[in-house]
Amino acid sequence: MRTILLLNGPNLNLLGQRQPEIYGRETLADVEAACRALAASLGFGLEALQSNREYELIEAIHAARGRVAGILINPGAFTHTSVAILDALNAFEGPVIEVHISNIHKREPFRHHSYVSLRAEGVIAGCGVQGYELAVQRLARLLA
Ligand code: CA2
Repeated sequence: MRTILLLNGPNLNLLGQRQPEIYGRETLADVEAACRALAASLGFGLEALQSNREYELIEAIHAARGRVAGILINPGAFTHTSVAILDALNAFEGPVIEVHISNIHKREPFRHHSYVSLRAEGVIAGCGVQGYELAVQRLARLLA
């Protein structure tokens, strides 16, 4: 079975525990379970990693090369700062979809720019945690 890699960056382990007005009430475990079930229904396996450490996300992207079909990533605040994550994604051969729970364009100006968008085939922002499921569907379509 082909595999989708779901990556979540810093602080997203707090989903459902703080700031529900911005990030909703579902936990990261809920999001990962929903994505895994949807991916399975579309014929894909799903691996999930959340990390607060930039290097762990980079190493996971390196380890995905030649092994994983596509990457779904919410890089958290690294979205706006990390050329290193962009470089790692540029070395990955499959499709990449970037997800943001909030609408980053409706928030502070420093959130409006994304390094990862320079690589992503698609970007979903402001759809809440439903954005992750939309991204799984899009990846499955791109990989069909
Ligand atoms: O909207 C998104 O998904 C973000 O990637 C979330 C990041 C933020 O830095 C980006 O600008 C947009 C922050 C993630 C923090 O996650 C929390 C979740 C629950 C409670 C507190 C933080």
